[in-house]
Amino acid sequence: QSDLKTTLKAVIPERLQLYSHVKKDLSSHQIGTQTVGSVIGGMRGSRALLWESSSVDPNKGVTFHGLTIEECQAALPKSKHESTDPKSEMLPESMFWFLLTGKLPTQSQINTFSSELAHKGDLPEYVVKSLDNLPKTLHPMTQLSIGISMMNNESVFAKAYAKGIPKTDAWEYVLDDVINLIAKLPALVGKIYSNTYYSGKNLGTINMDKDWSYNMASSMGFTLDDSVNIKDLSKSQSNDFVNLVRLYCALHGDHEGGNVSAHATHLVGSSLSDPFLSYSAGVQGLAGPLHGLAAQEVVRFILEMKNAIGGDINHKVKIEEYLWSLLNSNRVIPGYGHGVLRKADPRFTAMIRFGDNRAEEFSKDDNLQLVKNLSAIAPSVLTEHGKTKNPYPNVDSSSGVLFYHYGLQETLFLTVIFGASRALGPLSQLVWDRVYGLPIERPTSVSLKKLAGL
Ligand code: FAM
Repeated sequence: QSDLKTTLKAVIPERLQLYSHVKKDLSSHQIGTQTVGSVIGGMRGSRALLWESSSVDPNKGVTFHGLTIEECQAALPKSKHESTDPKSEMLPESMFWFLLTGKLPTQSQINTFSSELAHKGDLPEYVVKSLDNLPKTLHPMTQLSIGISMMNNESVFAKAYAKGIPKTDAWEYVLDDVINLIAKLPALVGKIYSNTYYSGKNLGTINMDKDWSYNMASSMGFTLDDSVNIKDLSKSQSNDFVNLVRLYCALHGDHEGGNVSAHATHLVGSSLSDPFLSYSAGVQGLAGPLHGLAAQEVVRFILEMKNAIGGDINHKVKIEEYLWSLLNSNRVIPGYGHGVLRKADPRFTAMIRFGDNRAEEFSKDDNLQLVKNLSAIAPSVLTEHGKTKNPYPNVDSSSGVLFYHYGLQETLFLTVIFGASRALGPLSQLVWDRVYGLPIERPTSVSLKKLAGL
């Protein structure tokens, strides 16, 4: 008598044969409004989601309400402390305002909004205690999703819904939750960083007069005035780090609706789960290595490659050989490829520009140089390999080494910053989902046999 696994194993070959036939021979067949290829191919090419704030053109990359990255950098409000912070990047809270409303905020609106976020930025005591009790070995992304989902205890939407609210009012409660959730991210990120790597030591404070990114950097111990400066940064390096957080988080906040973190948030929210539960689902999707976890994978890969090629970062042949060794062992090249893009990601380019604008700081940074060299070499290797539809660098290719440069060298942690950033777009869409009163998502499924016409 065979056990469960043996029984399953016995039926797999026949099913796989049918799957290959359907994929190879029937992909272009229509089933309802979809092709068979789309049903079994991760819904590629299927325009099935309503998303207001950004869109992604395969060749041009992301635009936010029609504005390119450069246009956003020029138009969105920056730090209010211009005199002490002359190189300020656009603020993520400016991006959030723009994503949510479609209107460019004024400096004064953003000054007030930054202050509102800081004033709402403290973590509930039970969240702090619970995080303190988690094993130190728990992946930081797991801690992030736990922290966010626990705060559903604070949800004004869930409480109001339980009492009974008209559907047309739901968006206002959801907006309150969304603002509270985003406000608490800097302290949450800092807490997870400290618990995982600094034995829970208080690394910094939330400053009421500062913006969201400054407070995230501060709570992680990277600023001079409001934290313990565990990284021993100079004043200009500390300013750079804050600006890196600003730029990174503003740029990574939204990438239309079909990516896993955005889609998961939207899907879970469609059941009227509150924003905390909805976004914790998004964070769990972001924690996959084919999505946000690539941020950590890229840095590890760059460090390993540098080691394997004996530090010869300009040696084209050695780099090519290393890439082929990965591909031949059936591994992916992290930071390359994309589900939608067919050119280098403009967010990759913007992050590279961040380093180039600080040439003195980065002139001796081998990791960034290797990332740049790789972006000139990997596309031809991947093209020759012949599988990926997009052989160019994606969003995760360059950002990790920039953070690494300033001392954020705990690679497992990088996706947490991505997780804080990605709250902006999906949560602004969640507000609109409730404004429109969108229904629960409920597509229908179909069996392989049915697809095969059996
Ligand atoms: N290295 C090697 N092979 C790759 C590859 C890469 N970087 N990118 C794609 N391929 C392969 C892919 O595995 C697939 O092989 P099989 O047919 O054997 O399954 C084939 O090329 C076709 O894939 P595709 O249609 O070009 O890409 P997908 O839309 O299926 O997947 C990615 C897109 C991003 C998941 C994929 O390119 C990948 O795995 N990249 C490496 C991981 C990565 O950098 N992820 C971060 C993505 C980032 F944008 C984000 O979301 N944060």
